[in-house]
Amino acid sequence: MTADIIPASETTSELHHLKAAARKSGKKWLLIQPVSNTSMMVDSGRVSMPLNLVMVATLAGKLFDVDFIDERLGDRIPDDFSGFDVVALTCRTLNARRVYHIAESAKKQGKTVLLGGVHPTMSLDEAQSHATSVVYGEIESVWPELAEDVINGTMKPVYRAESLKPMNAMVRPDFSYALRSRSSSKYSSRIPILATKGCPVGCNFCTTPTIYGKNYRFRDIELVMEEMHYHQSRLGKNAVHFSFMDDNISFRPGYFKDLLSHMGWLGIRWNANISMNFLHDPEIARLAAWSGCDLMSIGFESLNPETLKSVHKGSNRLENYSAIVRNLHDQGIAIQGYFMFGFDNDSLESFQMTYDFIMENRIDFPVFSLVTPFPGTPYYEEMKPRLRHSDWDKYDTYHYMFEPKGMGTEKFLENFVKVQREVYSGGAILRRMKGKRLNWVWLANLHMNRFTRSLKPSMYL
Ligand code: B12
Ligand code: SF4
Repeated sequence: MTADIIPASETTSELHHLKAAARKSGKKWLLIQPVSNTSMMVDSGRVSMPLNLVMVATLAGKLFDVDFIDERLGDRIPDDFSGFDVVALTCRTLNARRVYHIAESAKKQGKTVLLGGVHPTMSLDEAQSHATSVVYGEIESVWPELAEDVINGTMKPVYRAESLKPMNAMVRPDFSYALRSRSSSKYSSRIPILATKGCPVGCNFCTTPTIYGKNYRFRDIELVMEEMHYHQSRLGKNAVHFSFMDDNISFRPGYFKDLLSHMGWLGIRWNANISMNFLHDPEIARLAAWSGCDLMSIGFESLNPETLKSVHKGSNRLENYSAIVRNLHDQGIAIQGYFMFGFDNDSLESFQMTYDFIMENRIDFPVFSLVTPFPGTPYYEEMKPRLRHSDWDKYDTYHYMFEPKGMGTEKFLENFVKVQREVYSGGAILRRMKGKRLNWVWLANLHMNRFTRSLKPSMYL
């Protein structure tokens, strides 16, 4: 189903009558961000504030009493949920097993258990079997109905909006819930923020087109500015660092340029995920640098045109790759480049081509992952018969999912380790990074040098 968008006028007034009823019900919520069980580095270091659960807290907190636990910070999840009526968890595939374990325990204690996030959305039946209710997609679009049912104790198995709310109707996230933790200093200092939602590019391995269809929504730029100003005054400084959580912030170049032109006056720094449709336009790179961008994360994915075609990544044109990198580097913007391996077309040559591209274009921070068919995506359906397992703990993009047609397992993994070691060898780091600003990207490279030396093919199994 592709959801339509409903007008903002219908979205705010309906909440008023709920307030009194919620207060009367006295119901208390516990919101949980569980850690993942994966053995790789996914939840290590400074983790980002979970904007998704913060959004849930912001809405629920306007009506109910809310406690917030982020297990990734070391916060302990209680064994006894008797102080709460609703236990709500956010879930991605890589922490689904942990989520279900906690959900089962809360359910046994008679609590209303609510699951939301990408994995429950894409695996509704599975998630439903561990919960009272599952929310399909964003909570904002089902909120008044969900709140009313919690108050009345009339929960439905699934909450799924027929229409998506416009982003302008969304409340500003209230980070105070996440910041209450005694360990909140372990959060990254970058403030997560959203300007747009959705991505119509339609890659077959990505969950976004499946959940939100071809919709691309964006907030009025004044609202994004207002949120940025709010954080500047909350933190008492202009130089706040924002991290955009958008799926593809540059999909509409007109909107994106306008956003950059406004941000440039704030004195902030920012980074974002970006697809490369329009990045070959040097004007975008110039504006991005002027507006405070210090890092762009780009999914180059593959240097093989057949692979790009097979995953429907129409935004990636190989002939533009080098121009995009040059434009960004000319403006002093570092590039976190994502490269995926494990496609059927991969061969020894693919590893060599990727290595050459990274070295010739001096990609600052290359990230290598293994192609992972996530449940619910068209790619998952296609690959299901060939998947080695459905151990969700290993769906972290760092585990081997199936044998590519072009190479045997042993050879493939040996080369996957080799390309990472080579790109992060001392000499290669110097060649890629020489003359560039001494900052955290250098540190990340040094860390990756140590990490890649410890890699073994068996770690990916
Ligand atoms: C920004 C981003 C990141 C950032 C920040 C992640 C973070 N801490 O939030 C970084 C770069 C760190 C990152 C890392 C990773 N990411 Co990422 N990331 C995203 C991206 C583009 C946006 C996430 C986001 O914050 N959106 C904005 C928020 C507001 O929306 P939301 O998360 O959808 O939440 C809404 C609803 O889901 C719902 N909801 C969510 N939780 C709950 C809970 C309850 C109780 C309720 C009722 C509702 C509800 O309401 C929320 C508010 O609207 C998504 C794509 C996407 N659209 O989901 C991929 C995505 C989540 N990432 C993905 C992956 C694979 C990863 C990594 C494993 C990659 C890697 N190997 O490092 C890691 C895992 C990190 C981790 N521990 O979870 C996959 C996950 C697939 C899956 N099935 O689990 C996604 C879906 C992309 C894809 N391939 O399709 N990621
Ligand atoms: S460009 Fe990125 S966000 Fe858009 S569909 Fe492809 S992988 Fe998903």
